[in-house]
Amino acid sequence: MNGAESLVRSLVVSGVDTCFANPGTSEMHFVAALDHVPGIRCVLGLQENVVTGAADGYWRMLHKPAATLLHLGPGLANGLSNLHNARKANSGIVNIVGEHATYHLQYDAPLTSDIDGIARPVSQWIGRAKAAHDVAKLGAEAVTVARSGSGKIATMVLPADTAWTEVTGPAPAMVPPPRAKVDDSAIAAAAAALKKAGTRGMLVLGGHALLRPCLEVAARIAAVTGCQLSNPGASARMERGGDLPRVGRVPYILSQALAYLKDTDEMVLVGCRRPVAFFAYPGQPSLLTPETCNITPVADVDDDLLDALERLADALKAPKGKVAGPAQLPKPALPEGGVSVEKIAAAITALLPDHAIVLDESLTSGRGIFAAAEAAGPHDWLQNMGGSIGYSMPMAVGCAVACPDRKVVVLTGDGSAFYTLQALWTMAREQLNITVVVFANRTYNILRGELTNVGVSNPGPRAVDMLTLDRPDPDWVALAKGHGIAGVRVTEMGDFSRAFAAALETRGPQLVELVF
Ligand SMILES: Cc1ncc(C[n+]2csc(CCOP(=O)(O)OP(=O)(O)O)c2C)c(N)n1
Repeated sequence: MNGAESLVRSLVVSGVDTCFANPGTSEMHFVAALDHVPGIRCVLGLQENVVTGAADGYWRMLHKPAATLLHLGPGLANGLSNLHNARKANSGIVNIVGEHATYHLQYDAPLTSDIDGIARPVSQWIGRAKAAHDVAKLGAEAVTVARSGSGKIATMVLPADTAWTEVTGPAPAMVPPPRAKVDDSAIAAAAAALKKAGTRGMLVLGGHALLRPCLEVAARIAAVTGCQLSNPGASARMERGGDLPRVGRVPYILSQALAYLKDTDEMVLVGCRRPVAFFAYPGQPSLLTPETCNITPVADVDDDLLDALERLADALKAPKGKVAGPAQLPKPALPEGGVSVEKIAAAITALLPDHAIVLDESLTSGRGIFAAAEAAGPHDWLQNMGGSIGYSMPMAVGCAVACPDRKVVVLTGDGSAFYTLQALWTMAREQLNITVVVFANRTYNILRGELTNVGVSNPGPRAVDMLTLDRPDPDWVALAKGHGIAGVRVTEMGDFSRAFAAALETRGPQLVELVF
């Protein structure tokens, strides 16, 4: 077998069964090897940011890395924005980046570039095969790195000659190191803080602390101390609804964030850092907690968060049994008539199917959905952790590949959706079970507010022109059709609810464009 086949076999042995790919000449041996080796599903993305975003979504649902296949430095560079988001979400991904043959690099051919330099800011590990016999072992190592801690991004550079040269065989799987247990002193400090603060305490959760077994322990801690539960502003993935405790989030809007945290005397961090403002604004604070608030970091996202929470619950003498879930809120009535943020939130909440996977990139249109959706049935809520927009449709591809039996719901602003609309084609080709809602307000609405926030009053027509998506008006139904997906345009809330419900009932990809 050649180096490429030894790599594919090593990936399979290490538990990788999915590869999101956009190949070129230097990756042809890897592509050919996919046919010789059973056990890997290969999914084509038409732009690399679709590929990397899909790998992020796949990890977030399964906590198992997918591979990406990317074409040299430019292919990797196209995927950087969603790798940035994936890194901020602490996702595990194995990037396989093709490279010129080792002896060809000296000639500075057109696609020659500093791949390691491009990879560095988004990769916790970079491995470069120097010879064919390195390839299998590097592949196994890359998977192990990707699976370590909360998840890591491992980028392996594969020169073409190391892929085509004959080698002896694949490498065995390696075991990632176990997650670290936090010190007793951190647990004791957190217990004292939460006990002292009572209802003025806040337990802020990140990473896998926002998933079921941890949330059940967090509920016990909240029940015994009276503390609030929150995430620091966004969640890579949060399980919600049903019998799970209600977990708030620090709002994006600065004044709201300050108000949300103003009565917090003690903040305990498990699996996340302290909440900070998304941006600095003239004359406004970067840190969101009051100066009087004491902060106790307990566990880093890579640590064993379930163990940390269980020990914290024990230290607080929280009763062992499961805490009863919050009372079910009534589902809102389906709205009719003109579009508003409140009506959008009501319609989505009323219709969201149980066990939906929600990719929230709805920005200003969806400001009310997160809170309202507490009245929905059990679902997962995934957000952009890196602030680089264009993440939700690619992520949906990965989530739907990972969880084919669940409905994936994308809630996206039209501006965000434009960055990676090629994801629609992959949804169609793979017939993924995804409903895409595009909030077509035909502006970068959030940036209008940001203009005021940074102190620009009375923006001129050129500035306003940079924030509008009209002239021409985009046609998302036509764009969906061009990518192989049926879509419908609605302009009123009754029609929206009917179209959204019909899309949810259809297996496979559907798009609803709400123009307002
Ligand atoms: C990669 C990247 N480019 C640009 C931005 C800046 N940006 C933030 S929000 C936004 C507009 C989002 O528009 P849309 O998705 O339509 O949502 P709306 O603000 O209208 O609710 C832009 C351009 C960004 N965050 N990331």
